[in-house]
Amino acid sequence: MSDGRLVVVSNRLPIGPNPSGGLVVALTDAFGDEGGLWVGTSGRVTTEPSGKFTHHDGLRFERLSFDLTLRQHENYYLGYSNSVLWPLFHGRADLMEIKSEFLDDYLAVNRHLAQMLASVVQRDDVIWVQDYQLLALAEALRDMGVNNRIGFFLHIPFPTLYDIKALPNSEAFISWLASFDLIGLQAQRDVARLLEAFRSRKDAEFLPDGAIRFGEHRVEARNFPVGIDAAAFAREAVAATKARPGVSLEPGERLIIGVDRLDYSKGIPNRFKAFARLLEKRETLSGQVTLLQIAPPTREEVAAYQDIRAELEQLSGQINGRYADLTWTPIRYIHRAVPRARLAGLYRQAAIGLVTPLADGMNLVAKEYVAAQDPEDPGVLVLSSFAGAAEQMEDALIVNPFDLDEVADAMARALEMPLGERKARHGRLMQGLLEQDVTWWSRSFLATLRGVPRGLA
Ligand code: ADQ
Repeated sequence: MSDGRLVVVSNRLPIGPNPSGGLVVALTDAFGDEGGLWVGTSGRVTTEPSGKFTHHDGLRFERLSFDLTLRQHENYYLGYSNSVLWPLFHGRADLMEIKSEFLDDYLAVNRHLAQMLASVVQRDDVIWVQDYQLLALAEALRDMGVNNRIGFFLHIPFPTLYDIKALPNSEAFISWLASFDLIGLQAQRDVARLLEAFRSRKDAEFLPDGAIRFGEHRVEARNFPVGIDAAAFAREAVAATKARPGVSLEPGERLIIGVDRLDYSKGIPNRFKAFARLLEKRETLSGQVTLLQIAPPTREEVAAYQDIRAELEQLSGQINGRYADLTWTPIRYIHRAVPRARLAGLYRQAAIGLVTPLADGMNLVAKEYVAAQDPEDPGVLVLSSFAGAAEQMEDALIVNPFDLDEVADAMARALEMPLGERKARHGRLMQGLLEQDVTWWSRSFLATLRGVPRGLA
């Protein structure tokens, strides 16, 4: 088993002297003392394609970035990645926009990156590719003769066989996957779907060790649920609560919190409607409970994201118009990002963490909400069964986000839940978060990748 240098490749390179975020922390740890390389786009859009990487100093590992042209940004990133793969992998084939230039530039960017990478990769390096923007990278690297171990982690759900058929290039998609040695997925349901996709191909063979032979390739798939730094987040929540007061509430009033990037996959309209259903069913809750929804905009150039924004503004206006009075606004809807430290305090203040995606790879907000709770008086997580996190977080109140009554009833149950039950559920959830945290995630993926056989013997 080789222990070569780690090369991480992601769409976006974390740039700046102190980049933050869960993935950066996890991978900084994974690079260890030996260092390694992290490669990704710079976030700059230029007129000429980058011919070579730009170096960024300052961290224990080396960072190399490249620029996208405006056309590549539109076709590779906004186009194929976020108007084809993202909606399709989240079960929204109806939102796909298929254009041949999207796929052409997706392949061109993956190939161009492979070419630049091939010139910096050393013989024993282990390459770990992140997420759906780079699905075609291993195939391009193999074409260039790169024979290193290459792993892939998909942060979003793996599509059903039925949805894969809606891809403009469903045949090629399977051979992109087969060019990796190891595919990491968030949940068991994703592994099952991937195996089904290969099973549908007559040219795929299932080997006795569970791996798949496809052409001259051998690939393995396993789930590695991504975690958070739960201990650090819990400390941050305590500090945040000491540092500043939370949201101002009337005496006896309780807070429900939703935090998401503004994305149609997160089920925010259903959440608002379920909250309205709660107010309708339980008139005594009038003035007693407020939904704080924080949803900063993303990918605003894509039409479907403009639509969801308009829908939510209208819906929150309608619900507030119907139920608000002089001292109470039922939905407080904040359309911008909140600093992490502040967020941790808001989670802790909330009696319910309401996480209702219609499809989600994992959902880290569910984990952050639990980690931020006061163990002596914890809030309750209401979690969609369609979030990958539901497989690990059985002690949440698991709901079908399409069933508004079920979500409303779960909120009512959470508001009434006795302290003993809240503590018991929270204790078990927190133990899971500490055991399978983000360091566990990156270490187990890398240990597996370093151990898989390279190619067919
Ligand atoms: P996302 O779709 O971005 O991630 P999620 O897992 O919930 O979804 O992570 C969001 C992160 O952004 C969280 O750390 C959250 O705190 C932060 N965030 C969200 N809204 C915020 C706000 N208003 N202000 C500040 N911070 C905010 C993708 C997949 C997920 C998968 C992750 C990691 O879609 O399913 O869990 O990658 O693999």
